[in-house]
Amino acid sequence: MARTKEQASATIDPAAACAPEWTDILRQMILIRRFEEATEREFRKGKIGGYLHVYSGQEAVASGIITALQKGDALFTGYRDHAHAIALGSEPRRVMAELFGKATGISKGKGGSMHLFDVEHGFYGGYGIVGGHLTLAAGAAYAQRYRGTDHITVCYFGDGAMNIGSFHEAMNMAGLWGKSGMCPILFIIENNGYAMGTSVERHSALTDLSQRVRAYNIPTEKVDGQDIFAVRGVADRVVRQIRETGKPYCIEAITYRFSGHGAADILQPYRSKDEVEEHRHRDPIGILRNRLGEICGLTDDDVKEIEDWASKEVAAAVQFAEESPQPEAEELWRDIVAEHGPTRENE
Ligand SMILES: Cc1ncc(C[n+]2csc(CCOP(=O)(O)OP(=O)(O)O)c2C)c(N)n1
Ligand SMILES: [Mg+2]
Repeated sequence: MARTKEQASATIDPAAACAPEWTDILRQMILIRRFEEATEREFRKGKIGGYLHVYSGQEAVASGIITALQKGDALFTGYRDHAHAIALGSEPRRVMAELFGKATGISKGKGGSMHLFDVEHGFYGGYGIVGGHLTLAAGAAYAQRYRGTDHITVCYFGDGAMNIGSFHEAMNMAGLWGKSGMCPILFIIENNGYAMGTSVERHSALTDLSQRVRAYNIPTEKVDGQDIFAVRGVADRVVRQIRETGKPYCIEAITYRFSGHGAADILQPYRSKDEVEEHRHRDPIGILRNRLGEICGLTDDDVKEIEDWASKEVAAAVQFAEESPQPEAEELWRDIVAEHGPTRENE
């Protein structure tokens, strides 16, 4: 997918780029990549059941936005959600344990890869129904203002999610509530070019996806989702604006996933190896690493130290998941139906 002229270019001042925060962000992105590689290995070994969708290639979109947020902000996303949880501060070992279906997992082993949930860190899921979470996020943003807080909600979704009815319902309500400053929400379109095996050109009548959001009176901006400086630059500005005004905003991040749609998407007949290879030249981790090398003197040894640290963290997470207990059988009935609804006892 070609980059368009409309996309913002790097907007972080080179001097600011050498702040230690940027090495921490590189650390976070490398950790997420190593984590995802490990999940693919563990899935093949049969340790992870159900579905598995990894985020490799899109890291700058999670890290660039999430590092601009404050405690108390809320985040919703779809099923490609491991990176968001880790960037928000969930412990990698508890995320891995969730994928293994273990009791120590962040959803007590009952959610799996697609249903991570960690309210303590502002993570409101993790949803498997494509686009279903957009309405929940719009409602959460309304509640934040209704309760008089200055928190904001961030709602990530894929290009494919824009074709479900709830996308239109959520956008309309956000646009409407936003008129009176009652919907502080940042929508992020993670436009990775495909919905499973269907390209944007084949699934959307309008390929300028932002235009579809503007139809609901919500301003939009495209950004190069592989360049974390660009993503974070836009995020800093619009997060502040949303917090101040209570009005919704949408960022369309142009990005690319390096792995298949899900763990079962092995042959990937809908795209060529050359296309994937071409995008690998714009690896968001490589872009940040090179930039920090050029501007701030980050060395290969520094990067190796980070990579070794990340590999160890992930190995420890896998070991923790492996050694954790299965949920108790009674857990099958806990947190599943509302307390006030019918219980097994009175059925
Ligand atoms: C309502 C609904 N319809 C269909 C599916 C099957 N499905 C799972 S992922 C997916 C594609 C979504 O693509 P996109 O929103 O672009 O996200 P990406 O996988 O690219 O991150 C589909 C159609 C589903 N989970 N839910
Ligand atoms: Mg997509």
